[in-house]
Amino acid sequence: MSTSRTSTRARSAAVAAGLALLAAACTFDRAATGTASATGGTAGGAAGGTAGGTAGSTAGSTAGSTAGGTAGGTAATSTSTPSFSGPTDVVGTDVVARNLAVPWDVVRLPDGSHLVSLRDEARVVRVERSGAVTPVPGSGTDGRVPDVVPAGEGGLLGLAVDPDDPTAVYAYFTAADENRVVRMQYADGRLGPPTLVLGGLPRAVVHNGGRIAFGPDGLLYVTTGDATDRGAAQDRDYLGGKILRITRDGDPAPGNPFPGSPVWSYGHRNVQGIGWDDAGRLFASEFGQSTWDELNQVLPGRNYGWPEVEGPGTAEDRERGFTAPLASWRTDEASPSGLAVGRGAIWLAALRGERLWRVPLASDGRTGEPEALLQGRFGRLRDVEVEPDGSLLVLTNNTFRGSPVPDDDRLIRLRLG
Ligand SMILES: [Ca+2]
Repeated sequence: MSTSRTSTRARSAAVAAGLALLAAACTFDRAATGTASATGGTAGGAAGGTAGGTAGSTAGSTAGSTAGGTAGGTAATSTSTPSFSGPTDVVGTDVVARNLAVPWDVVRLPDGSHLVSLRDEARVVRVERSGAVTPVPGSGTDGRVPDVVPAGEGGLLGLAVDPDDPTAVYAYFTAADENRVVRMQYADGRLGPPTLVLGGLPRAVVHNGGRIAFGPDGLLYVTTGDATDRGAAQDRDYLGGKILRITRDGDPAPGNPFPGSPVWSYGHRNVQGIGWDDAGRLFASEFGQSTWDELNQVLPGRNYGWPEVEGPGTAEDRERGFTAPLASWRTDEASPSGLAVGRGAIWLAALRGERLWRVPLASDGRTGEPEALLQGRFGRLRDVEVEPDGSLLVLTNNTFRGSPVPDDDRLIRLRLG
C-alpha cells in the first residue's frame, strides 16, 4: 500500500457483446504468450446505469473514440483536447530482488522497504531498500500464514498496510472453503495470528480476485472474482464478481450504494487491480473470458456487465444499464492483473500479454491511447506500483505458467523518462 494518493498502488485484471462466444468453459488467467500487436481498445464509456454514481468527474473515451463517456451522471465535455503529461518510456531498469516463488503482491512500508506475498508458499517476505530479501514469518507452520490453502490461482494473494497504522497488515487469501480478508499484527519482523475481517468470499480454482487496498477515503477496497459462478456476478447478494468497500473491521462501509451491503460495484468477472488518481477516481483492471480485457473507472453502484457483456458492448448494452470500460484489449495482449495510478497514467501489469500497459490519464479523468511497454523484456507481469520517487516497481510472474529465467521471479524498478 502506498503512502500517498499519487502513488496509490494498484491492486492488484472483458468481453465483447457476442454472448454466444462466452459459452466456452472458464479459462485460467492464461499462460500463452501473446504476440499480437498492441492496440488499445477505444470503448467510449457511456454509462447508463440505474444506480447513480456520486462522483462528478467525467470519464472520457480513449483517444480516437467517438463515444463520449459519462461517469457519475454528468455529461461528458470532450470537445476540448485532453492534456496528457508525464513520462512515456522506460529509460532504465534495475532488478531489486530475485528468486521470488510465485509472488503476487508488492506493497510499500513507510520506511521504503516492501512486503511481497508468495502465493503458493503462503509466506510473506520483506524486500529491503538494499534488495535484501528476508522472511517475515507468519504464525503458522514453518512461518506460513495459517489457514491458507493454495490451489490453482488461489493462495496468499493481496496485501495492504493500514495507512494509519503500519503495524496492521491486511491480507486476502484462499482458505479451505472460502476466500477471506484478515488482519495481522506486524511487529518484530513477524506477522501475528490472523484476525478475520471478512469471510465468506467465494473461492474456486480460478477467478479468485484478491487485490486489496485502502482508498483515499481510508476504507478498505476488496476485489473478488466470480469463482466460476459467472451468472452470480450480477447477483448483488453474492460477494463474488464484485468490488467491495468495507471498514477495517469488515463491516459494510458507510455510504455504500446498497444499504447494509459491502458491494461497491458489480458485474465483474475477475478484478485483480485497483488504484486511485489524485482526484479520487477509482480505476480497476479486469480479466476477460476469451475476448476482451478491460480497464474500468469504478463508480458506486454501477454494473460492469459480466457475464451479460464482455468489453465495450453496444449502445444498447449501455441503455440496459451496463457501464462500458474506458479501454479494452484482446486477452492475448493484456490479461491485466495489478494496476497503479501516477506519473500521468494508469499502469497495468499484463500476464499473458507480457507487457506493461500505460494509459495516459488527464487531470480531468479522460484517458488517451494505451501504449505497450516492456514487451519481450521480463515475461509475465503480476503487479505494478508507483513509488514516491516517481519510479515504478513491477513484479514478474514467470514461475507460474511462464518460462522462468534463472533469477525469476523478480521485483524490478523502472526509471521513466
Ligand atoms: Ca465489463
